[in-house]
Amino acid sequence: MFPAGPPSHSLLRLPLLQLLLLVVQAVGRGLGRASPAGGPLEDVVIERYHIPRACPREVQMGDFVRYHYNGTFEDGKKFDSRHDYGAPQEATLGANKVIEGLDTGLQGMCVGERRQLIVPPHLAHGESGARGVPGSAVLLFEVELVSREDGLPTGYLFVWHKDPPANLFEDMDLNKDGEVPPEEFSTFIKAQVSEGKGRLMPGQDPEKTIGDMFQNQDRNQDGKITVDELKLKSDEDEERVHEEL
Ligand SMILES: [Ca+2]
Ligand SMILES: [Ca+2]
Repeated sequence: MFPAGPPSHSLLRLPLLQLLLLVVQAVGRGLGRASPAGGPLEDVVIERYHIPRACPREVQMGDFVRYHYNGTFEDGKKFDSRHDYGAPQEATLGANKVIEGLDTGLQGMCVGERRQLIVPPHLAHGESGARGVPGSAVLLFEVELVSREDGLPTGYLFVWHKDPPANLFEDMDLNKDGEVPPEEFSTFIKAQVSEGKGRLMPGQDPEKTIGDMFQNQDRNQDGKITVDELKLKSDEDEERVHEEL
């Protein structure tokens, strides 16, 4: 497995004041709209319109999904619609790419399913709102799930389905000259994918992902990977643990 670029720590860099504000927003949840039970709307309310007969796997956290949506306010006024844009929205659930209400509300969906989500402000854009969304707005989404793929663990660009090849470097070094340039690396990874042995991170151009993987492995940035440079991410993580011990 190969590491991604440096991880984002944006949440960790939030100043304390902003963190406190987030906590305050979370406490002041469910403004405006009542839940079906009559209390404030705490969670996303889901109404399933159409459930396909066949549903081999439901969406879960970490999955990469494509979906169409129409977004309206409670008065029916439209604020956003993916149908208007042609291509579906893409997101990895739980990767901080969409509002929390969608991360939650898309879970359990089948491909081809249509559902309505009613999202309280604290799971959408909060008291402050966002562009085109006033503060404390309850949002309604009509969603249709177009596709679902397994995501990769955070920080990974590629994973093998089973164990990686025993002689990984030798396999990559196609002309056996002791060096792996980008062309050999790319050919090798694409072959692993096409033979069903591994898969790349979904939702990104494979050429870019393979390029990023190469950069990660070419540790001295001289345009080729040597046997000493090549390391699996799982081994790296293990070494790091040993260093810490
Ligand atoms: Ca070579
Ligand atoms: Ca190198």
